[in-house]
Amino acid sequence: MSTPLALALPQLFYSEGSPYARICRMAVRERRLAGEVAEVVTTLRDPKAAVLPHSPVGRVPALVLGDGTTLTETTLILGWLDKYGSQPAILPSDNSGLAAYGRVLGLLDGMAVWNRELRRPESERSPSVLALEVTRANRVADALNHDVTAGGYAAVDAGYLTLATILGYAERRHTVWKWRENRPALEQWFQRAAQRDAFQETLPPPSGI
Ligand SMILES: N[C@@H](CCC(=O)N[C@@H](CS)C(=O)NCC(=O)O)C(=O)O
Repeated sequence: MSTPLALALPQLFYSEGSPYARICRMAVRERRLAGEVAEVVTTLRDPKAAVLPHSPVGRVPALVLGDGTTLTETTLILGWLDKYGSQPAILPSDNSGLAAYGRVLGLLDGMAVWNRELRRPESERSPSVLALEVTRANRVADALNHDVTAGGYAAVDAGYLTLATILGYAERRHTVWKWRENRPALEQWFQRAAQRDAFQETLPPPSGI
């Protein structure tokens, strides 16, 4: 589209494999803002990446507003999206919702480190970094299995979308992590979350890891 209105639409830069960008893309859909935000795919770690003229950081998600301002960082973009639309806010405001979101964001950060390590040639991988992240991921997953058993991660908010993104990432881009073992409640939670349109419409391609 080339109308002035379309040009002024905020542009959400993403890469298909990025779990952080997926959280924002799902939030756009859950908040029914798909017609208000254009999604633009970009390469990463590439001097020609489409996102670089807008953000020297070069990471996704990045949200370029109509006036050229670029917002980066998943949580900040979720906060911006919450100002629009009539659906319930995605960023939690209560302590338990914030704690739940922080827990899964920490897990995702650890998984990103683990995954990056696995993308290096085998001889360059750090066994101690890998061991630390495997232990962290399993420890948090045990806590999450307990959380969902107790009714946590029920509302579709930032914690929910991040947990769905993490388990979806483990399905397709980080299959080395066998998170299901001894975590039946988490598995059931994921089966339900994966049925949402926002999840199905943002599936990442498999990475082979
Ligand atoms: N803290 C950032 C993390 C974003 C991030 O790490 N994005 C990755 C993709 S999943 C990226 O763009 N990597 C490219 C790079 O590091 O140059 C957020 O919350 O949005």
